[in-house]
Amino acid sequence: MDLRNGLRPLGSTPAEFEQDLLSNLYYRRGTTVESASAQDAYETLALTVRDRLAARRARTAAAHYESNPRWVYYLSAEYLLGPQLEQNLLYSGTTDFAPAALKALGFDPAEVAALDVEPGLGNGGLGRLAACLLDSLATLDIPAVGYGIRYDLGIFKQSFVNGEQVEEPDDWAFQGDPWEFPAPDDRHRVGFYGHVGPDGWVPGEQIDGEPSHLLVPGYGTETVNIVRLWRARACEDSFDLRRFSAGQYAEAVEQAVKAENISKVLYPDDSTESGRELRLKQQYFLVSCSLRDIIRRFRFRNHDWADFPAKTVIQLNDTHPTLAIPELMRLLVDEEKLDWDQAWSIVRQTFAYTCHTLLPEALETWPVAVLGRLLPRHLEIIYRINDGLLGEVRSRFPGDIDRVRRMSLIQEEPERRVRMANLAVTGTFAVNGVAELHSQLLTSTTFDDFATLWPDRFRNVTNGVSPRRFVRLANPGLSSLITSGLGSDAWLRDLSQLEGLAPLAEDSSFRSQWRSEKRRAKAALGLGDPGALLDVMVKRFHEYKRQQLKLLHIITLYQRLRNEPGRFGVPRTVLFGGKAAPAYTAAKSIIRLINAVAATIAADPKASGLLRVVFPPNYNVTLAEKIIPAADLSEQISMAGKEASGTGNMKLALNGALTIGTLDGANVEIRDRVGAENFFLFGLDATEAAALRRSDYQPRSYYDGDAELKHALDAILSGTFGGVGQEVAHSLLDRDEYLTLADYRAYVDAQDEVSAAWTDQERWTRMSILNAANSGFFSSDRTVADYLDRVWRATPVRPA
Ligand code: CR1
Repeated sequence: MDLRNGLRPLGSTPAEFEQDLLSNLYYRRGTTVESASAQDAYETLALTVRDRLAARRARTAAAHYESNPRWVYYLSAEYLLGPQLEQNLLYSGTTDFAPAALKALGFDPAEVAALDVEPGLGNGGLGRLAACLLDSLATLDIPAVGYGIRYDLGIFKQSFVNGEQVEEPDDWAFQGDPWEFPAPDDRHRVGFYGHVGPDGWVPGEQIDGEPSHLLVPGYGTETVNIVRLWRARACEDSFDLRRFSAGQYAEAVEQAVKAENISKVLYPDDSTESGRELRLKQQYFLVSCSLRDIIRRFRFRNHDWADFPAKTVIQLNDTHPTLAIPELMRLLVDEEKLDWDQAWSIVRQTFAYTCHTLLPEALETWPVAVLGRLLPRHLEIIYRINDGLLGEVRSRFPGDIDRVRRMSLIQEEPERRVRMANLAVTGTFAVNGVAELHSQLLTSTTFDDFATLWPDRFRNVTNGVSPRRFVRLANPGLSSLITSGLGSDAWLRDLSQLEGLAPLAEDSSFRSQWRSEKRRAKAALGLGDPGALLDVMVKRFHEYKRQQLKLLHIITLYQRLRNEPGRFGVPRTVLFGGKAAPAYTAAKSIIRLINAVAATIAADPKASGLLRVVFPPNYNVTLAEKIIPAADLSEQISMAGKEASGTGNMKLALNGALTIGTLDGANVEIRDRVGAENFFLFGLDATEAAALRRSDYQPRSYYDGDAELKHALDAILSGTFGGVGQEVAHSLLDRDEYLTLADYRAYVDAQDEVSAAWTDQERWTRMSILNAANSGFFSSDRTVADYLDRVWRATPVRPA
């Protein structure tokens, strides 16, 4: 018998699923029906589902081995994978079996499902995008591996104490993680510090990277890819028995603790630079382990380095994994003994870079002194790459010293630092932004000099989201309605088919079913009055995203309600969700003020039934899947020219929320597709905002010139909301870096249009359906197809 192909197929009937569940409970969990806890049942269910995907994984791996394809490797410091159970049930076709099987064994399916913990290994959009792209890569049958870090502690858990954000550690795998396959025997050794000798780098410290992987199934196909996550481990000999015997217990494990700190915690920053050496260590750790693994996989079927770029594309998700560029140079030159030019040509054909920001402060730089101490050989390599770059600049632009200074990989003032984004642009064949506007702004501002030197390197790939997770799993009711409207569920693999819903916007019975799905989702959220407009702003807290603008609008509505009820508009529930970086004081002040305003309004009987502000803590993927289906209005109100793309905007539009937004990021493309008449546009565009910023902007003039704005800010200043938030008002009046006051009037007026539109429910529903119908473009399947076409050039391989 050929054991390689002799895998016993797992059953595909409910009875076989039940049998496997029982057998796993006994043989793998080691317990019995009588003594099993809910946790035992959950872990057993996970194993039973995972086995079905693992069988597909084995077939996928065999097909990949057979065809020796071109691989897409995605390097990302963050993955926000979301809850695994519901997804894996759906993708393994066992959603309907599980509850019955659990009940047959005496368990409560809802209690068991509630034990599924989402691995929060990311901060926000960048991490969730990585997860959506992996989903689509598998769905499109592309041979791909995601590489990341298996942080012990994910993004912090947020709670509110007296309205203030409090952070607690997220020990997500405390009970173990049944979805993971650990491979402790497959470690890679990683060096740090030390010096450069005649034969290359001699590290002064070493640790191990231990991999584990999670399965990434494709939807409606056999392919199952993987995401491989690295965990830092002390090397075997790190335990100091001598010290232990002398009673120095803490010192005995010091080395081990230090080593394992590298993958201890996800840095909770979002779009802000962090200068911590440990973070640089994390980045190198990820890069070193992943490259070694990529090379090992290349060697299964290939021998010649010249073939490496044809078989490999490595996508750098932002600058966090940029050290992969000097690391691959080091491996090729120092270890494989290739000459510099050949190595550089391989590197330059292998890597591609996605930039996710427009905030100058989010462009990573590392002090030369820190990088040189931690990775002395890499610094030498970076210098040599810089020599080549600056040589090219000087020969193209003789005498243009300013240009040389701007483009250098090394910033000189006020402190010598390595510019990671410049390194990423220099060491890759493709650089992309994440929405049309963002990509334009990258070549006209952030990377203008590089775009002049290498115009062909730059391109756009607009972000997208997984319709499986953010429509089918998040919103099963609406999904069934869409399927019945379109006559098939093929839209789940080809989201452009949603266009077929457009004619149904004219069908009053379809509209009424659409409305009831919205109401059902609101009721499920526990938002009592389903007649109130649910106005949703969910995203990380950052001043550029302007939660403070939404807050000023709420205060204005509240003041109208008390003083000028005729101008109030329609009943609204405003829902906020999101976390602020723990050290970001200004963002935390905004959170506190929102909670204070919410409390003041809640305590006022005049507001009852008309205006409510809710702010459930700890916004994450799990919560997003509950909130997004219920939303009527999607707040996308960043200062134009600052939000690279946004992806929440896409999720909300796909679920039938109407957008109120600025011409920023992917909002521009959403509006183009859903139609200007189905989108509430307001405010300065990117050109106007940049011009106003450059001029002598006086926020106080807006305060002086607008009675409602003045009234709202005065209320904060005079302590109306529990005396909280004066610093927010002062910062707006004195600095207002993101032009909140300049956009206030346009925003409030646009909100009045929203209220007017809401009074005509038939019209609103029509607009809602058209938003979903015309948002098919924002599937991450389309994003991956664009990457394949513009960057990756890999082709599908289907398991037999
Ligand atoms: C951007 O702010 C974008 C996502 C995904 C974020 C957001 O506009 O949608 O990336 N950037 O591309 C980010 O998280 C650290 O940078």
